[in-house]
Order: sequence, then structure tokens, then C-alpha cells
Amino acid sequence: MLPLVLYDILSDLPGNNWSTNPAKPRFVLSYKDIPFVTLWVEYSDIPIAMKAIGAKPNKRRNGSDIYTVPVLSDPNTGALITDSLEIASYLEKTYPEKPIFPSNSEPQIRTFDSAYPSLIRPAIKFILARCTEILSPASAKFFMGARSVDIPLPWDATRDADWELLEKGHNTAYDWYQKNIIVACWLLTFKRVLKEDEWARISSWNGGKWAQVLADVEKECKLA
Ligand SMILES: N[C@@H](CCC(=O)N[C@@H](CS)C(=O)NCC(=O)O)C(=O)O
Repeated sequence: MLPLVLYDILSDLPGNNWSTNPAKPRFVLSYKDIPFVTLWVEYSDIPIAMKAIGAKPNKRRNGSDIYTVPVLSDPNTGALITDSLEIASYLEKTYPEKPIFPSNSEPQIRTFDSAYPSLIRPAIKFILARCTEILSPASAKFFMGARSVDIPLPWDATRDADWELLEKGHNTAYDWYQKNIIVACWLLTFKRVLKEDEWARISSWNGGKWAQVLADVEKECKLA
């Protein structure tokens, strides 16, 4: 099998590997033990480089075209795919071993993927400011131009309030994970059907997470 090629973004960090969207297919490729190489692209060169290889543009929120990474090229099939989740779907279909969407969870994962940025958006300015610090001057300038369309300048990396907002966003994300009703339904059965010491055993896993999940769902659903 020929190694697949992942297009990702260059940075000043040792080993690069910092950008959220390319991280998704990188995790998937690695998880599935699929051989791949990475081509690191300067942020400011993304449109030129992606056009040059014939990658499809992505869409901005207003419907206009934008060239983005990640892009994946698979020399084994000839596929050239734009967009992190489209790549994940392709990898799942083409290389089904070690599934990444168990129990038909792809729609749920896609929903989470599109909802998560709204949780951290109130705190995004200081993250964007930090990103400019790890890019080359040309890429930092390009990045500021591209991102300030949606998130207006100035970006300030020092506001304490942003830390609070980031933590608040993650508390919500944590809640989404904790209060998974399907998991809670199983936990309910375990609690009711298993012996007391057996349920205590499950309750002790992951720092008490599972008993807490059930308690939270019961409380939320007013069945406590
Ligand atoms: N929905 C796309 C978004 C990709 C995306 O926005 N990539 C950024 C880097 S993380 C990019 O290439 N931006 C180009 C630009 O801002 O001009 C995906 O999931 O791949």
C-alpha cells in the first residue's frame, strides 16, 4: 500500500502539528494504522498550493469559494479530498478496519463538530492571537486578514476574561458528554441489576465519572 498524503499547515513549532482541522484526519490515519506522509504548507500559500494540486475549494459561510487544508491525496485510489470530515468519511469507507464511527455515530459526531466552535467562539480572540505567534510573518499576516473577516481585530492574547469564557465553553462541552442519555440508560440497568459491590466497582472507574453521569441525567430528567 502506498502512503497517503496529508496536507497540513507549517508552523514554527517543533514538529508542526498544531492546526485543529488537519488534526482530525491525522488522528484518524494514525488510529487506523494507515501509512501516510505529511506535506506542510505555509498558511499564506494554501490557495496557490491547493489550486496547483487540483483540490476542490471549500465553501465560506456566505457560499463563496475558499481553498483550505486539510486535503488528503490517496495514490491507491486516486482520490483527492477536501475537508476534514469528508476525509474522515472517506477513510472510514475505504479503510473500514478500526471503525471511527461506531454504532452509526457519524451524524452525532458531525453535529458535535459543528456545534463545538460556537462554545469557544466568545474566547477565540486570544487563541487566534496566539496562532499568529507560531506562524511565519507572511502567514501571520495572511491569517489575520482571513480570520478577521469573521472575528474582527484587534485580537488580544492577554485578557483574563477570555480564560473564563474558554473554561465556560468547555464546561458546556463536558456536560454534553456527561449527560448522554444512552449511556445513562445502560448505567441505570447496571445500577439496578448488578450487586451493590459490582455497581460500586463500575462507579469507581474514571474517577467516579459513570455514577455521576447517571446522577446528572436522573437529575436533569427529574427522575432522581
Ligand atoms: N470545514 C473545513 C475547514 C478547513 C479550514 O478552515 N482550514 C483552515 C486551516 S485550519 C484553512 O485552510 N483556512 C484557509 C484560509 O483561511 O484562507 C474542514 O473541516 O476541513
